[in-house]
Amino acid sequence: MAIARPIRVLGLLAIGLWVFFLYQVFGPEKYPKGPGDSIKNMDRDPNLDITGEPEGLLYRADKGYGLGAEGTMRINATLLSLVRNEEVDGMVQAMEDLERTWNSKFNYPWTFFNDKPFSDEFKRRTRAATKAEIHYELIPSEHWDVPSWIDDELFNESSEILKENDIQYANLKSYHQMCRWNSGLFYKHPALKDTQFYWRVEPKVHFFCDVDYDVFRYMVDHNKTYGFTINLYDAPASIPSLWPETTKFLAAHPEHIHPNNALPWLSDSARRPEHNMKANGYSTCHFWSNFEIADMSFWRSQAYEDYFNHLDRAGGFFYERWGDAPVHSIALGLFEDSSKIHWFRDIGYQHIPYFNCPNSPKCKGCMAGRFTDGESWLMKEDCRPNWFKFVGMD
Ligand SMILES: Nc1nc2c(ncn2[C@@H]2O[C@H](COP(=O)(O)OP(=O)(O)OP(=O)(O)O)[C@@H](O)[C@H]2O)c(=O)[nH]1
Ligand SMILES: [Mg+2]
Repeated sequence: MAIARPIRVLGLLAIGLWVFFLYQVFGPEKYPKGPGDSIKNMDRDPNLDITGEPEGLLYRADKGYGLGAEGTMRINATLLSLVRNEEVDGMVQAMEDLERTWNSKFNYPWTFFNDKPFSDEFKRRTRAATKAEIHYELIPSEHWDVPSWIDDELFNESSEILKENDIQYANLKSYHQMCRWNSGLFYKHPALKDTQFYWRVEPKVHFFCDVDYDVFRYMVDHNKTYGFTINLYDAPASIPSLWPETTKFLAAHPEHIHPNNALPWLSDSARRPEHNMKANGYSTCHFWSNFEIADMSFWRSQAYEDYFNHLDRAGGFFYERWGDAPVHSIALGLFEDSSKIHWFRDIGYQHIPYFNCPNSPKCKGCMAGRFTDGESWLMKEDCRPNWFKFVGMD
């Protein structure tokens, strides 16, 4: 008996729907869309996975973290910020975020640095944002001033070229001074003489997650030198001679290279070949240093001292726009044991336009796994996949 046409169509539709259903259930696994989806070597953004606290010994705020002399558990560490008086609004906002999520429990001191004296307003408003100790420090002019060997005319000419290449802040001399100070001078300030660890905080950054352990003690107990949250590509036009200068330095000082270095991360040319080419052999991958939790012993080591002096003499802090981020990152990647570099995946963080936002009930105000809230092309600036591939996620 022939089956009526509408029944046949319905039957086919039902079979089609059933196949579609089976494909959805048993087909290739699907994950929520995250930054990693479009990136080779990182099938899935790890920030989409549930994140807890790091494993191992953690110190809680239950005892020894009171104010002043009660803080017997605190180690010699400080929250550290280079900031201008006029940035006080953004600074107070960043402080409030970090105090709420972490420091109100541990009461580590804040140390503010400025090339000009801090205003009364800056002091009054920042004091009101924390119950911990605060130090206000002036940067000595010999640390801030443009070095004698930098030629002003050449600086002006170079900054025009950088500007043509869309390098932000290229003709702002103070930006170059800031990058140089953050690269190789901050830890030489007399106020930090007895301080070993710091957590760098910039105005306007955000912190999203409650962190309930002493991160500085974590660094010590787990033998870490450097902690980061975000790992990016840099603009090659800001650093064309940084890698060539680095290789020159290495030829003269091969003894500084650590056997367990992160050179494959620094020199990768597979993922963004153009970047590597324009930066003359450097992938441009770097830890985004507006967030850093680090041990200054590394910056104070002979290897880093020699490296910084070499770069400083080469002039690229002014004639190009070498940032402290690539400079710190190259040094860490070459001279440090890469297992001593830690991804603080549990610290929710934002400096416009990038995030580190873990999937955790301890976090509020950011979207887990979201790398940027800016234009979608910014996604390709993410260099975490290479760090995870070549070094790991610890
Ligand atoms: N005291 C002082 N601080 C500065 C100066 N220039 C920059 N800074 C600080 O150095 C840090 C980095 O400067 P930013 O202007 O944030 O540079 P950036 O992060 O590359 O740029 P943005 O994307 O605009 O935030 C911030 O903490 C600033 O407050 C300066 O001339 N004097
Ligand atoms: Mg900034």
